[in-house]
Amino acid sequence: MKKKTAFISGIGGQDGSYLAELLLKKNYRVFGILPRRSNPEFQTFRIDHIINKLDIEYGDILDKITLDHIIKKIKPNEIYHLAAQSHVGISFKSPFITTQIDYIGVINILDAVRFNSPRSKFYNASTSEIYGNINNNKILNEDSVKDPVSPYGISKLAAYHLTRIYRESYNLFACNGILFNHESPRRGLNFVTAKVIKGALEIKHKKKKFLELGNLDSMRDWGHAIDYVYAMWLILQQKKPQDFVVATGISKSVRDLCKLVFFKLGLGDYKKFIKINKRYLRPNELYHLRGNANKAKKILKWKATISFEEMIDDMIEKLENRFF
Ligand code: GDR
Repeated sequence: MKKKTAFISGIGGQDGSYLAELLLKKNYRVFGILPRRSNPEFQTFRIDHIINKLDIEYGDILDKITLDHIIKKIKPNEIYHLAAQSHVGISFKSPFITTQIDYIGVINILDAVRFNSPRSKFYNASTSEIYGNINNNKILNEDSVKDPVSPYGISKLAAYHLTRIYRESYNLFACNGILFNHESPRRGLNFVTAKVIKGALEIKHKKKKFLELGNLDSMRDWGHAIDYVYAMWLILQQKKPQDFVVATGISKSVRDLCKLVFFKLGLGDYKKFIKINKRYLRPNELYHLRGNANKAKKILKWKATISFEEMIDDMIEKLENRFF
């Protein structure tokens, strides 16, 4: 039987690397692009162990010509668009490039699909950042009001609607996965879970005395990336293209995260080690995120299998092995 083919933009990232592993296990032929930026080694450390099994080309989501060419050549069964400028704080400092990558990039790839491979199933990495503070701590589902509070969130909301519009206008199998925060040992070190864990490990190993953070009171619904990439795959296995929230339904504060990590490392009270640095406060903040994944439970038969605490344990163990 002919192998199914998949194309992943952002294959060098946390989600791209886990998704590539999952698809290889499912016997797909997996294609991906990596942008030719300054340090190519840095971009492949998450996929070095499987690199020989992947078909990787240099390509950039902003380079429409290359995208058209690759999609036309491969005509993949499934396309997972994960490439993004994914840091919310950085999007305030660099709104232009964030909009280029996170919105114009989606126009580029959707158009490449529409004109070169309209039968490919398309997954767009949408996010809980498309909501905002308007829902007053409600548990958020697919229909909740979307009112983003960051340049990242507005670009992602535009991309979410564009995916829907292409689905409705051109009959594409195009879906949004509205994923809430998801973490793992492969998380970039400037996101708060990895930053807190690496910082606490540095304190434990006497490399540093303090850890500087921003807002400790925001609440997030944190799951494990391994569970979430499985949801991405399920979304493209359905008969009908549609959008899904993917979340655990449990939220914790950044403060809870710090308490747990410092406790687990035997350091005692986290307050002795944390300093608030204004640098890490965002000009606007999304205070509370908690998702309702009932639709995914019902239709995809998906649910999170790794708890918050298990995820933290996994991150502590692997980050400690990697850095100390
Ligand atoms: P988020 O993730 O913005 O929710 O977006 P992040 O881990 O960056 O922040 C979570 C919360 O922690 C607060 N915070 C800090 N954050 C960072 N990065 N660094 C700090 O020092 C710090 N101190 C406090 C933040 O203010 C925030 O409230 C993530 C990304 O993966 C997005 O790409 C994705 O779309 C969403 O999750 C779902």
